[in-house]
Amino acid sequence: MNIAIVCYPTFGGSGVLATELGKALADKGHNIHFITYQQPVRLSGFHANIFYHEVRVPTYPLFDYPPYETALASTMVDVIINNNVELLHVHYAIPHAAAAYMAKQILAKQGKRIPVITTLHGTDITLVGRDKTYSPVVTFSMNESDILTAVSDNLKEETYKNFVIEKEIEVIHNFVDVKRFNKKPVDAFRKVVAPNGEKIIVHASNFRKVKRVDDVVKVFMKIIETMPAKLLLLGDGPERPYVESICRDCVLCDNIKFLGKQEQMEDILPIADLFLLTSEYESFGLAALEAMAAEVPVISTNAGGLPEINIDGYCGYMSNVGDIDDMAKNALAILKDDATLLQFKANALAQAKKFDIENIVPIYEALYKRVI
Ligand code: GMT
Repeated sequence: MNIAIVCYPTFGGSGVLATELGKALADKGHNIHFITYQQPVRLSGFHANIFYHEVRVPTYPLFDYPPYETALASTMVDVIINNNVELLHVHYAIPHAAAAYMAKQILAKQGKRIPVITTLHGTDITLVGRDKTYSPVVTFSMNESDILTAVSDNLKEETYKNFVIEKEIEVIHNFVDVKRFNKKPVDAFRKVVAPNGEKIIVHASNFRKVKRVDDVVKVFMKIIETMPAKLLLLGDGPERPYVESICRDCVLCDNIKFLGKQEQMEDILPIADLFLLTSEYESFGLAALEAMAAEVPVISTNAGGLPEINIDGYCGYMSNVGDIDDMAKNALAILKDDATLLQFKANALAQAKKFDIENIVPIYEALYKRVI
């Protein structure tokens, strides 16, 4: 099949998922055309079946706001016509679903039918899309998509709750390439981070408010009252300066390291003993799933779709949002002895395997065939 995929190219989960999906489909022989404003971060190296089309947004002194959506829709039309694209799959509703609708109408006038699949990822529904500045367009363009998918049952429910949706939303859970993440930890790297055998705790996110990264630091501070540990904070975003400032005020701040944006998560995660995700909301929590694939148990909140991937007392624990004491207690329950930690690690891997790329990508492929 010839498929066009539209996504955000940045470190967010929707862009990661869309890129990994495109790569997996290309491996299966499909031609994948990525349409984004920058090379997606997870798209590196040459692949004969992958084509990257950059959306250029010409500016003009009149524009305070360059019309990205218009440029995107025009690029979609151009790529679809010139590459015989059979299907347009957009990830994250805003503004991709609206641009897809526009492209579909333009192509229809030229006698070309192009089915559109919109995959909802989270904040496009729960945070940004609900805003009344956007919601009429988001609602309309979701209803005009041929197929709507959501990455969790929770996100499907949230979408029905917050928008008037006239069609069935299909749930296709996110996935992880377990083989890629399940690597042996590099001992030398572990020693650099934790020279005295301290436990290594990791958090990764885009440091937005919804992630409550300050809670990660608070939980960590409670853990090190009982056992020596190191905290690695991966990623970057608007809350990072604030989180850095509260870390500087902590007595044991030397135990916390900010590593910034990292492309090779599969090299870092395997050295971790625990992954912390303290979010106010996660439609799914792809970062937690990648940690589990690297055999890392997860301490998370029970918000949104997290209970669909984390199993309390098996591969991690879940607490109410903001319950720092409970999260610290649960972390210590996992880290207290090697036997318990090893059991949780094994369970984390077993749980991640349920969401392995090999199980989920064929579901997208079957959907594509049906729609085309
Ligand atoms: O987490 C973010 O803020 C980024 C956002 C995105 O769209 O890039 O992530 C959302 O989509 C991911 C992939 O489907 C999910 O794993 C995340 O849970 C979801 N984030 C939220 O719902 C806050």
